[in-house]
Amino acid sequence: MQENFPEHVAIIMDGNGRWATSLGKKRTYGHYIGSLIVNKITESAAKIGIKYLTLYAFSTENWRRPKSEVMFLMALLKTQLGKKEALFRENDIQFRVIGDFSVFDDRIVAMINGLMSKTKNNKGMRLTLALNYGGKHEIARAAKRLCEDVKNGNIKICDIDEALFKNYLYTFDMPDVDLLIRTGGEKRVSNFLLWQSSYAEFVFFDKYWPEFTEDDLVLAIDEFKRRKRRFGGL
Ligand code: V0D
Repeated sequence: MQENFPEHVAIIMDGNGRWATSLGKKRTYGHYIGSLIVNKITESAAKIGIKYLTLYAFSTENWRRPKSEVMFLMALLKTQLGKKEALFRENDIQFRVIGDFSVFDDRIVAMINGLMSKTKNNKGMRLTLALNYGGKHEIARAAKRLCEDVKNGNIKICDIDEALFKNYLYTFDMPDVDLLIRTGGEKRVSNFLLWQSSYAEFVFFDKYWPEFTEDDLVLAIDEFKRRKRRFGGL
């Protein structure tokens, strides 16, 4: 494996609604085209040799959008889950979800569990979808679960450190984020992978997610390598 190559790439796929609006189309059209880009970039990332790709698909804040848009996103999630088996098999992709997906309808929960189980022995890239995910919520949930283990006597308070705390996060078995990409012009983390991005390099794109290409992914990785080389040279 190449040195200074990002093992874990995370993406905030922002700007789908704004992209569609700028073309005089409905916001939901942007989400649909965005989902096609997800397929393309997932395949590219696997081919490029990224080991972990984590995508912010639905945040805990997204529930505040108009009901019709939320319903469209749920329908999109369902159709996407139903179409992914071949893509994951052909590219040896292991599928995971982080976030509280138990609140979605039973059919969606069953499809997520089915896909995770069917792909659990795949050895290529791990694709993690953040669904109903919030970074602060994840950390509070971890604290709660850790407290249960203290109460049960499984853990002593004096044994708590960063390495132990990590075991209670959704991402317990994943490396920290190396490269965090955000499209759509905003330069914020927006409650995504707060713990895991503490040393991540951030690369921002003004272009909207539906305009993002494999070349842009390569560009971001090149920028990551450049920054690491500069850092190593000091
Ligand atoms: C909407 C931009 C693919 C972000 C991309 C609601 C907002 C398009 C998936 C997906 C969404 C991929 C693999 C899979 C299941 C779903 C997806 C959502 C939103 C969740 F196994 N695009 N996409 N899921 N958008």
